[in-house]
Amino acid sequence: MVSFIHTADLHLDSPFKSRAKMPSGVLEALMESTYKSVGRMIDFAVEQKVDFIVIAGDVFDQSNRTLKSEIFMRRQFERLKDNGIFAFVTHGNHDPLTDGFKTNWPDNVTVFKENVETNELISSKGERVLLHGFSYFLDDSYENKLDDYPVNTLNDGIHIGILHGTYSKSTHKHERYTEFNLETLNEKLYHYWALGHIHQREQLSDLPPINYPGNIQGRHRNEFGEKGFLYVEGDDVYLESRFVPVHDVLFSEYTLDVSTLEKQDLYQTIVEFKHRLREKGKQIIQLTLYHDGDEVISDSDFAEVVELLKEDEQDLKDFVWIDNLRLNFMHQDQIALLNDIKRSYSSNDELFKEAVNSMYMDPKLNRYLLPIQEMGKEALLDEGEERLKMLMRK
Ligand SMILES: [Mn+2]
Repeated sequence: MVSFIHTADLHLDSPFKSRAKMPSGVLEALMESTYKSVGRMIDFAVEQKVDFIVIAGDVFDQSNRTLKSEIFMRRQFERLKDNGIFAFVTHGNHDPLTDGFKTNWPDNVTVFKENVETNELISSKGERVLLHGFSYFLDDSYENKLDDYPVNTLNDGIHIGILHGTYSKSTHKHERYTEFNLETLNEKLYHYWALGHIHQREQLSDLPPINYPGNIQGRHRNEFGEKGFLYVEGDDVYLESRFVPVHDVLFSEYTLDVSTLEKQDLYQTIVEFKHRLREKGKQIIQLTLYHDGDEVISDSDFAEVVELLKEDEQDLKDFVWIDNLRLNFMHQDQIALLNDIKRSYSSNDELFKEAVNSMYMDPKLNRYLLPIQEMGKEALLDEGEERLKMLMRK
């Protein structure tokens, strides 16, 4: 048996994006959140006595890298060293080798260089583990290095591929970051693929496991849901991976049906709703209210509700900060139609791709869009839904 942690995209010191001005308590919690998440991951590694951890790129955020994040990371690596745990690190497009990483990590840490290389370790139980990977040298890597990954022909140990890149179903070759398809990875006959770069957790294959762990802490509303790392355990027959959440601040989206728009009652309804969420710890939420009726609320009354809700969260340790509060007037037939449209786009890949392509091809539009790899399908569908709702209300 061998056990290890697979993580990626820590983006220490990444700036946090929010629509609304946050009170200092919330902002501070956010700034510390990634550190806390990483700290919890290292606690777990030590408690579980894993053999090693793999970081598949983007430990740092190139443009925002601070001394604090380097010192912090070194301390975490030292904690691993004190417990006989190794670390294997590749650099990604956000922390390429050219950026001159002068930090001296302790000697339990192996950093992959710009050419594909294999590093070995013997686990505490005596198994041989071979890790194959490379680091980005420049932030843009047009060169596909997958051909350089050796094929496991001898089956002489547990083979793990580390790759920072974008999964692609197509054979289109000119994407910005290292693209790969499953076929290429499968041909290497490895026991596990530790991927990085895409911030949404995803298992691309079960046998062998080919996993994106997602990032360890959400940074904005599009990185919602639980965040953490993968704990992997097994042998050369099967490696089982389990998600372990360690985020400190949870980004979430909610909808709430409200029966009244009378400002005092509306405020109270939202307060109670937040109260129910509070047990999940610190949260930043997008809240969409649905009102099915003829009642209206003036802009100034609504603004007052929003202001008071914000004030309530100023000094709370386990805050439920509403980053964006929307009010939608809906009728049942419209809701049914919307659900229909959304369902067909999410279940039909071709239809979805067609819609997204036309958006990204439009020069007037595409400069306002995030790079497509940073926008998950869910997030795009949600945006589309919002636009439709706006049109319906007119
Ligand atoms: Mn990346």
